[in-house]
Amino acid sequence: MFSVQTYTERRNALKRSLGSGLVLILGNEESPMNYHDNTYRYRQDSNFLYFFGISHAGLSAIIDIDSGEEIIFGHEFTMDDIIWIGPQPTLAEQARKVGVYRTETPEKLPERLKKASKVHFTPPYRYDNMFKLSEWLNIPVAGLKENASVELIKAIVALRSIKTDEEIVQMENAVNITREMHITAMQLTKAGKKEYEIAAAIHAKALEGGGDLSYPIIFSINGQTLHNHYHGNTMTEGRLVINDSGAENAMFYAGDITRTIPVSKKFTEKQKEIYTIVLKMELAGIAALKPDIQYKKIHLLTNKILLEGLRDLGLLQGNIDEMLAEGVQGLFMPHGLGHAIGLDVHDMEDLGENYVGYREGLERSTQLGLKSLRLAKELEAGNVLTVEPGIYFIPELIDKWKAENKFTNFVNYSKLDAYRDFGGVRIEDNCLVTPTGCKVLGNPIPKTVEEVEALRG
Ligand SMILES: [Mn+2]
Repeated sequence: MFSVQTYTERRNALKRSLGSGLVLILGNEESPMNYHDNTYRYRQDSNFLYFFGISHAGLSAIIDIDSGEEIIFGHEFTMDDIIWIGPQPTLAEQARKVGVYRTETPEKLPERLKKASKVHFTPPYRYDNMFKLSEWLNIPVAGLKENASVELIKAIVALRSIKTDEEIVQMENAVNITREMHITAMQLTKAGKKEYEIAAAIHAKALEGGGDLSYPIIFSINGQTLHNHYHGNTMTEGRLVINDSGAENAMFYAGDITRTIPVSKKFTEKQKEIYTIVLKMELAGIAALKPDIQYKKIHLLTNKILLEGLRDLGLLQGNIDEMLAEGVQGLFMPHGLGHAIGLDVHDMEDLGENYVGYREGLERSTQLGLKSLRLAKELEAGNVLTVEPGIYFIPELIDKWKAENKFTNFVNYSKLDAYRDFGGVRIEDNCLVTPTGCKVLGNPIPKTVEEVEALRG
């Protein structure tokens, strides 16, 4: 946990930003997996963690800006609880550690909300919290999203988007645990093994780091499928494996790293060619990071390198800027270059992707690839984000575009046939925008062809 001052200052900054009203921050409940007492791994809400720090189920908190009161609502543990889960600090003791000096039972919360002239709440993403809000505020569940406080959303985004030095320490820790996960995967990957054997070792490293995973592991020879959580394939010589996995550290900050590994000890020449283009895209993207530059521009800059690289290989032909404008690159990289990261792996996405990554006057594109760009706006010092370009050969998408005669002037479809079983390459790092440029977080993780092959011994 951070210091009392940290949490107090965060709440004070929120109060200054909003000016008036009552802020309601709902913590998360336990979430049943198949019956009430068999629950998923508990994860506290990130806004609750940010302002109130306590990772326990069943808590809510208010900040009454007009009266200055801050209250955490929750039950004290009973003797029955203690028999099953062991001795616990009292709620009042926990609240004091985050600078809150008043606690109440949850039953007191609804009446408090009824008395408030304005209740600011964030869009709920869990059904139990939707039901609570609906009942307390007398708003139909379907209307909760539109009644969420835009002022609160914007105030939280402004605060959480700028990471403090003590947060960066935590994020570097998360990346360094993630680094172990990736090095382990590079060392253990071998033809004949099942993907789940490596996924298990990756997960073990996350647990050894004192936390857990920050999102479900993607470890697959079918890297062309972007979010592939199936781990049942046998790895075979000559294939590539994409490993997109990250740790959430003990303070709940996320790492999100991707590396691409040859199942054989060395990359083939063909794999090296594509890998080298993706690496060039990633390094150019990182080198371009600095305050005030639009992240959408960096996305397009890396797309341009993709187009040039594939043109040099004979897979594309024609004018690069024309291809870029028309969106030919979507065939090979149908996702965005990156996203904000922090307490959430896609940071603050519960508040709405567009509030985090866009601004008024900067609309989201509908083009394949760009439409999935979660972060497009101008960067600021203190932002932490991912840079994660990729090149994929998705047979179904290639077939569809070919059948539609799409971009036949640019795409050499007959040459693409030789890549139908290629899979994909993605390389991802987590970067802090600094006043003068950027810093890649954590100790370096093997990334060049030579560095990756050296671990494949
Ligand atoms: Mn990512």
